[in-house]
Amino acid sequence: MSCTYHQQTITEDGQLLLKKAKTDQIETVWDRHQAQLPQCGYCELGLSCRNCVMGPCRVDPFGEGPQQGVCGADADIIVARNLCRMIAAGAASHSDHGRDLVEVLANVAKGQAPGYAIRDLEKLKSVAAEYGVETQGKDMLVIAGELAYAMQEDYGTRITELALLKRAPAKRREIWKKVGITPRGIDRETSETMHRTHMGVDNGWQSLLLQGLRNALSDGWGGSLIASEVSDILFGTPSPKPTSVNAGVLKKNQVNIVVHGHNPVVSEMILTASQSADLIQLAQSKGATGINLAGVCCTGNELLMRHGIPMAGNHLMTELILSTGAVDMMLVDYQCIMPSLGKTASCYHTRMISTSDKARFPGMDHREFHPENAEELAKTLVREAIENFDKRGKVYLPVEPVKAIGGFSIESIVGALGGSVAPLLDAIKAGKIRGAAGIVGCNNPKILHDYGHVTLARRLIENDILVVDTGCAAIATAKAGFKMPDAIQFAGPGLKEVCGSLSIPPVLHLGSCVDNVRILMLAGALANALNADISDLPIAGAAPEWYSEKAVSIGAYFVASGVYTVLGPMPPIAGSLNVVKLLTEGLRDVVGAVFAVEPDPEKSAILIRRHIEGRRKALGLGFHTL
Ligand code: BF8
Ligand code: SF4
Repeated sequence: MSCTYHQQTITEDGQLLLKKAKTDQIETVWDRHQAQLPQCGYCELGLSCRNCVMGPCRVDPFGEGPQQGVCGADADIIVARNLCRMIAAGAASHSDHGRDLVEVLANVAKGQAPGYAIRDLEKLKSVAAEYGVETQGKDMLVIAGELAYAMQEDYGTRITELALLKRAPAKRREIWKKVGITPRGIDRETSETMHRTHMGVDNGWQSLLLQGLRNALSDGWGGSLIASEVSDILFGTPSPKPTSVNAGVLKKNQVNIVVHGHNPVVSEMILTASQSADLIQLAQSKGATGINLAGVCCTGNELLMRHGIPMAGNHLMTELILSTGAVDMMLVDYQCIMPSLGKTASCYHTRMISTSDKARFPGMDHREFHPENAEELAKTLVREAIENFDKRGKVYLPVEPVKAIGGFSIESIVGALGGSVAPLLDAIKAGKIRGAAGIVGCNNPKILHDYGHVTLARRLIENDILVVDTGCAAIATAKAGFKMPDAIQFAGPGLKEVCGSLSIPPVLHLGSCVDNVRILMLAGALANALNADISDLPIAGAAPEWYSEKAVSIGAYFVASGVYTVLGPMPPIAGSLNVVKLLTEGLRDVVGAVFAVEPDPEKSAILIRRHIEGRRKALGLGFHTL
């Protein structure tokens, strides 16, 4: 193994492919990060503002230069406004992704989405009932149409409260009401955040931050939840299945197609096309043994969860996957797709295809997917990928894939427990499982790739804390081998016993980033079973390597839902001690949970264990003192 690159990534495939990229003179995200150093200190502290053209402005953190922008905004206001705009962008991204799925659902109902269908009728009916849609004796497509319409109402301003808030424990809804952060329309909250952060609107840093929480809740209990539920309705609710992960999932002798992005609307159609007999035959006629579909990032997680499709890598691996020279076509939709990818691919034979009307990239062919043309276009593109197979140069696939199990929806977890969360609660009460932690989020070139995720997961499971994970974190722990039942060898004795008896791994793959709502739903179900609030539970969240605005929204809705959340990288808030204090201490009295920031995963594991033991003590359960 190369050790030159061990300061960039802990993964073997990453280190070897970084070396290959260097040989091929491919520039990577790490090179570009290096070129940016030192990054702007004002921006890192959140003290710069360019919300209007009297600016841009900055506040001097040392108290010597200006302490206000041209408009008079001080450090607290500028930091709070900036953070709220990050939340708005993150909430908008998840929620707009959800909207695209609702539109496909509406098109399915009208018979205008060939190839798409209702795959989980039970879930369609149960979610429709939650929206007050009558289901008795009604045609499935009529229900789908009415549900899509009701969900579209959730995006707007005609309602005063999102429909799926009813899923939250009563005590939590009371808190939101008392604090005044019950989310109303999904788009309304994002729009209001943008309004309030305009020059001369909301200049109370506390009221701004509360709006930020409400905006984030409109994502967690609205946009992301709709995205997750409608994906299940259209493509099936996930259940555990075997898969494999890392760059080694690409195949030398097969046509390799990689899907990248977030929305399963495109990747599901590519999957169907890649399984069609005539296209497999065409691939064989070109000298390939078959068609190999793999994912990266969250759309990969969506396919992995529902179909066991292998996962080539997470965020920081996306350029390196191309440097294998083995990718015949990469298709992207939106979010987390580095605009560098077209340039990277141009050094190889890889065809790069952008597919969304709202996301264009340099160096990619734009072939737009819509519900009406998706089935046909997917076949055409798979055919084009096959035609590209014999244009390959030398291929470098230096590692063997790692096996993993993915696809733990709440439904499948409850199913495995015999129909209720009671056995899980019993194990928690008995102290066999001390508690649970959600590890979520991205990679970030500021942090040793995958080290945060893997180290934190290792420390938690060895201390009998069940880990559920999503997004790029979930791919990291899968590559580390934590998602096989035999990973219980790394778990503490109690967790080992419980997972062993259920034949499940100690780290459960709950899906993509919009699927963080599955963690919320599990927390809600546990709280309801205890007749408690989410903030009473021995649970925590962590985002050890986060980078994106979406992650800020996720962190904020976790905390606003009562989940103590530890961030790895520091968000750009350190320029205001008031904001830092509110987020890390003050919110405890407001929403019953706070943020912590700890870049060292060894230390964040201790913070999480301490929090979990503290909650156990408060619940009257056996606890350890740390
Ligand atoms: O939504 S974990 S790098 S791929 S933002 Fe992006 Fe972060 Fe990965 Fe998925 Ni989520
Ligand atoms: Fe400067 Fe105020 Fe304009 Fe921001 S809103 S750029 S602080 S004048």
